[in-house]
Amino acid sequence: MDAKSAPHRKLDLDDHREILAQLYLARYFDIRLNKEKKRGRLRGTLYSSHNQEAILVGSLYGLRPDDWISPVHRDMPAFFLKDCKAGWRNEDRMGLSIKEICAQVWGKVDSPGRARDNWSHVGSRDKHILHSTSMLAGTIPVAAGVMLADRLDGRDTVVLTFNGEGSTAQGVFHEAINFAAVHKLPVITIIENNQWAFGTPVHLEVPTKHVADRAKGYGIPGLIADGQDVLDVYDKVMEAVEWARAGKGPSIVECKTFRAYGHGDHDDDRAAKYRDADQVKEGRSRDPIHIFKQYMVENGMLTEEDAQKYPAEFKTAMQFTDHDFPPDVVDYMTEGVEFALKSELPPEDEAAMWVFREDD
Ligand SMILES: Cc1ncc(C[n+]2csc(CCOP(=O)(O)OP(=O)(O)O)c2C)c(N)n1
Ligand SMILES: [Mg+2]
Repeated sequence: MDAKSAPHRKLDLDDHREILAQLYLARYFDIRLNKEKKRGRLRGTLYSSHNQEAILVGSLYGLRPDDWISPVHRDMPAFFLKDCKAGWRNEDRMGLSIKEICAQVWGKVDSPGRARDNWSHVGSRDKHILHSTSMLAGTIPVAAGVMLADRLDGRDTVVLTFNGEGSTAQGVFHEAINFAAVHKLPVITIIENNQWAFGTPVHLEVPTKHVADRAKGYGIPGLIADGQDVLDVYDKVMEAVEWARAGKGPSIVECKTFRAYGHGDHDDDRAAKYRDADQVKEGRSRDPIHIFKQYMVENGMLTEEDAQKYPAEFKTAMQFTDHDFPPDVVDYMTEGVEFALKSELPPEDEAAMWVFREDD
C-alpha cells in the first residue's frame, strides 16, 4: 500500500475528531471503572485496555454496521465503540450502549445477558457482536462458522476477532484459521501483541519474529500495524477488510503494543515484579492519545492549545481527574455508571433461566 492511497487519506476532519473522542472514551471507561472499584462501588476483576485503545478504535472505525466483532477480556470498550460514529446515544446503532455495558460490568439485570455472567461475557446477535468464550482463541471458530453461514446466505459481511498474542499458542487458533483459509472465509484475526500473556513473555509463546508470521502457514496475508498509531491500525485493518469482502479470505493483523499494567487489577503488584521496570517505562512511553493529537496538530486539525486542554495521556488510573477528559466523554460514561448503580440485581427465580430446558 503506498502512502497516498492509504485508507486513512479518505477520512475527513470530522472523522479525526470522532476518532480522538473515541480514544478518550475508551480510556475514560477504563480509569473510571478503576476509580469506582477503589471507591467501593464496584466489585470484580478489571482487565485494562489502557495504552491499547488505538487498536480498538482504529480497527472498528472502518467497519460497516452489519459487520461482526468478537471482543475478549482486554477489549471491553469494543462493545460500545462498534458503530459509534452513528451516534453514541443512537439506540439503533449496531453497537451496545454504555448503559448496557456498565450494567454488564456491575452484574445487573439490565445487561443484555441479564447478568448471567460478568465482564466480556456478553454479546448481541442483533448488533452482530459475538459473545466471548473463556477459552482463549475460542471465538475464532465461532466467528468462522458465522461467516460461513453469512456467505451461504449471500451476505458480504466480515468479522473482526480480537485476541492476545498468547492466545495464538492455542491449538484452536490454528484449526480455526486453517478452516477459514481453506474456505476463504472473511475472518480477520486481530492480534493485540502486548508482549505478555499474564506472566508469560511473548518469546515463550511464539517462536517466529512476528506473530503475523504465523499467517504464512495458512497461505494468508499477515499484516503488522503499530498498535499505538490509530491510523496505522485503521489502514492495515481496512486492507484486510477489503481483501475479505472481495472474497479473498482471512488475514491476520498483528498490532504491536504493550500491556501497561498487570494482567488484571489483581495482578498489578505482581506484574511490577515479573516485568523489567525499564521495559514497562518504555512500553508506556508511546501513548496512543498523545500520538494521535500530535498528528492532528501537525496536520492543522487541532491547535496546540486545544491539544493541551484535556491532558489524558501519560497518567496512571489514580492520577486522572475528570478535567483531563472532554465533558461529553465524562457525561456519556457517567450516564452508564449511574444507570448501572440504579439497576437491580437479577431476581432469584431467573437463576435457572437459559440453563436448563423447561418442560413443554
Ligand atoms: C485456554 C485458556 N488457557 C488459559 C486461560 C487463562 N487466561 C485468561 S487470559 C490469559 C492470558 C492471555 O494472554 P494474551 O492472549 O496475550 O492476552 P492479553 O491478556 O495479554 O490481552 C490466560 C492465561 C484461558 N482463559 N483459556
Ligand atoms: Mg498479551
